[in-house]
Amino acid sequence: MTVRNDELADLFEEFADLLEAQDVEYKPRAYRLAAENIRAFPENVAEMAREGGAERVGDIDRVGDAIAAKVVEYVETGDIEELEEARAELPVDMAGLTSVEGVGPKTVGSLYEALGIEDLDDLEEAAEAGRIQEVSGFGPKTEQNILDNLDFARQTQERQLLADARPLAEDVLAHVERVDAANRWEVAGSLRRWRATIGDVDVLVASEDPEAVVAGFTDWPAADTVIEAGTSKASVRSRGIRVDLRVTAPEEFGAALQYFTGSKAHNIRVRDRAIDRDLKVNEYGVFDIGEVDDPDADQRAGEKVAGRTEEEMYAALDLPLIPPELREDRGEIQAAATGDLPDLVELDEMRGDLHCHTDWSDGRNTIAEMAAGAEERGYDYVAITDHATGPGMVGGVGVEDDDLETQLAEIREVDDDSDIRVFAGVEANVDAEGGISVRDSLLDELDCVVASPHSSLDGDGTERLVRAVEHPAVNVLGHPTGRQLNQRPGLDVDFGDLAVAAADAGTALEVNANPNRLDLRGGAVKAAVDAGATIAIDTDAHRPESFDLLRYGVHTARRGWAERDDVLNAWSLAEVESFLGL
Ligand code: DGT
Ligand code: CA
Ligand code: CA
Ligand code: ZN
Repeated sequence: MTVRNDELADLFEEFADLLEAQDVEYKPRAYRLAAENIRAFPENVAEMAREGGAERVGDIDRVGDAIAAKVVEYVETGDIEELEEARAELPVDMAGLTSVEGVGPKTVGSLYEALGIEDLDDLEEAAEAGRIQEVSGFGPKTEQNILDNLDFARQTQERQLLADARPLAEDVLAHVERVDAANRWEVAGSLRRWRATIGDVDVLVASEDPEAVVAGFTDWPAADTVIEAGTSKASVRSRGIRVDLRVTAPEEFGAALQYFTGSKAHNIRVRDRAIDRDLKVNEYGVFDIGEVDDPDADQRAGEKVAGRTEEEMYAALDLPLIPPELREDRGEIQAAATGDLPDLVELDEMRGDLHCHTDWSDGRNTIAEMAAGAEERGYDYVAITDHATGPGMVGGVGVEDDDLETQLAEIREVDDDSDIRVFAGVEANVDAEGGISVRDSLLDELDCVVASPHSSLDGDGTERLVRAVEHPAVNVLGHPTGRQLNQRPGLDVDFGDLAVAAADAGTALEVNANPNRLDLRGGAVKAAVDAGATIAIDTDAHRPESFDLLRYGVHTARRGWAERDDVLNAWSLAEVESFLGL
């Protein structure tokens, strides 16, 4: 059995939650830190345990003897006895319950003890019956909060993050490529449209021999279980993600790709346009049904006019190919018909990153290492934007104003030594009223000021964010809604109003490319671009490797119709300096 690092990390995180729920001190934190380092460790930790035992595993930072021994125990036996005991003592759906915003492990522990709540259904029943407010330490407000957040928790529980699904899909495509019978392959569905979360992964293959493709696909080493395997379809599960395969005839591949890329709403528009032209469009092609009595009798009835490629499919409807990111029924068919499709920004047009962290706050690396990472990626510039202290900043990770002065001097030195431009910046906090957490005289000295909300992330945030973008020193509004995918919905914002204010103030609105955020999301980007606001696409990297997550931000911006000219960090250094007022 191979054990992945994230699987081990999940176990220790669950362990930490269970212990915390039982009011155990210190250990939960130790387990969480160990989990974090195991998750990020570049080598397979289970392999290390097998080869070098607990001693070798104990070399990992923050992994002490006791935890190392548990890793070995798990690798050897498939269980950790102490974890099993903790689970038996608190038999709850910890992941499900803590997915409700405001419900942490301690709450889970108290509610289990007082009311025997084990899962979301129990929680909902108790909250609706008004029993939670009667538990000591809880009140009507907490109870209402739980009710308010339950639906969101339920609806997000099943969906996977784009950045978990995408590498998996790329792996499956690389595997399919080695199957002789496969002659074309592509991902479809929400993944091809780069939605922030993914229900399942859809893979399409063109072949003359579907059964051979199904056999090859189900042999994929990363498949944990085969859910079903038919003559031209199969589904497997890998790392908890469902992957659906469909095999089509080569002359129908374009039709199937168009159909299974979706979205459903886009396809309905496509179908309506076909009907207007006496055509029929489905997963087998576009058919001229002018002379056919009963076109519904046979899916392939009528004269076939397109099907091999997607270009052909759209051309049959007098449309240019519409990029998958746009297929959300946000006016793309109309724009395509009138020749007004946007010329979407491309990953290779990106020239820098304006939001990243170093070991001055909660990043892993030095300023010089982050600058070198940006340079390695071919960028022309990077902004160092460590967290400032301020209300709502957790864990004391922020840098004091006086220390920022010292850091500024160091950034200037790194800039002098670098071939790229290293901007001195900060990520200030936007407080609940829209105030900025760093003193003005210091903000004026910095090249690039990112301001982001980190707390009070519910309710309407429009006014507060408008105030922040209107602050004369703020250049970029970071992760504007503060949403965390599958965890909290973030602020409600009127993006049209915010964008008008941002455009007037010359402040960019960020698409934070961190896969847990993707904030602004596509629809909000479109509102911003329509209102003439500038977008920045930043990774918020806490280590150089995270600069590579930029693609998730670029595709999210593409979902919002962003062109190169809309995107600040697709501009040249001189243009960016001018935007920053340098
Ligand atoms: P997901 O998986 O929930 O993230 O979203 P999708 O968009 O990948 O949806 P999925 O996997 O259920 O189906 C893939 C695509 O197939 C979908 O985007 C559009 C197309 N499709 C599926 N069922 C229908 C349907 O009943 N009507 C139409 N027009 N299209 C459908
Ligand atoms: Ca899907
Ligand atoms: Ca599917
Ligand atoms: Zn940040």
